[in-house]
Amino acid sequence: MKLYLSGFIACLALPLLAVATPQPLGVNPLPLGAGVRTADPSAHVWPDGQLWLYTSHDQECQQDFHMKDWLVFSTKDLKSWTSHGVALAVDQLSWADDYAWAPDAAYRNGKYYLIFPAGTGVKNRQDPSKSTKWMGIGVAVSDKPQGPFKDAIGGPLWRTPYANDPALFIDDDGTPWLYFHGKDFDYYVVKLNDDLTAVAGDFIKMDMGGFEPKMEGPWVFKRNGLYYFTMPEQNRDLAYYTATSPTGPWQYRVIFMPRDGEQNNHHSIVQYQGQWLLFYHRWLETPGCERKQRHVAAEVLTFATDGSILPVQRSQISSTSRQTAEAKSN
Ligand code: FUB
Repeated sequence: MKLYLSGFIACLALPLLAVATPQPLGVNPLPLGAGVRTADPSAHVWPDGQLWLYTSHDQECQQDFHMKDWLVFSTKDLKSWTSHGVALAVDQLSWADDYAWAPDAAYRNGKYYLIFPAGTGVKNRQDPSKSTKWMGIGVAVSDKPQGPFKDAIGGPLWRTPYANDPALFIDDDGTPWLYFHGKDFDYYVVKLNDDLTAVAGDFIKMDMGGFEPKMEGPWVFKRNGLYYFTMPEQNRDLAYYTATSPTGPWQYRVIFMPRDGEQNNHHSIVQYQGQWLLFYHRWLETPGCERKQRHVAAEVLTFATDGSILPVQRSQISSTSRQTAEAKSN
């Protein structure tokens, strides 16, 4: 009886242990190349079985966010990464020349899509009334996951509201839902058409249960029939809501990765090789630069048996990857 009981207790504990013991993910930040400054990772698993990572590309010693192109990387084992270089650059666009910010990507009907924010103008941080900065969301298409991508529209999906940080979630029924950060339009979602080149409906204001903190970079995924709306609350603390539909109503849950200093964070979440993974960026001291610079990192994401996301700790920065991160960019 004693043996039976302890076996029974062990069985109950096993699922908990299984979710609470993440496998190590190699090194952090990710070995994406010496001196390559990456941020805003968007991770996806495509039909070739590889994990593909689309990132922003910070300039060396970047003070503000004047970025000019997006980078693409792939891996088969989460340890060694292949750099495929530039996926798209703002100088390929007729409607934007700056602010190559957080991208997302999609695979649909045999084509690969890069959904990207870009813009023009200047932000006046001292006197915002003098700012001319504008941003919109574009769509580029390619036959291959690494690109080259080509602007599929020749303009943004819309001009008003000002918008960036797109997150495209394609539901199991094939509906493409676009979430984004918008001026006076946070916590909205809009459906796209079949080839992802136009909106196909009204902007839907989502019910967030009465809690709508300042945010950027949303990311939506589905697990066991439950929808997760995740985002950097106050642009810094990764938090999440859950719902039983992609448009809400959403219930606020908790911060699962608190800030690490007063800098932004931006993330994506994907399931790969049996694990759920959180990709995000970290700000690291960089010799020769006045302020810390961004580098993409990843952690294993675990869930409690009730579907709650368990708190994520940032793993140690390895000395090898610190050297790589500290190298000057070419
Ligand atoms: O990388 C530029 C901007 O910083 C992103 O679009 C935001 O999410 C923040 O990470």
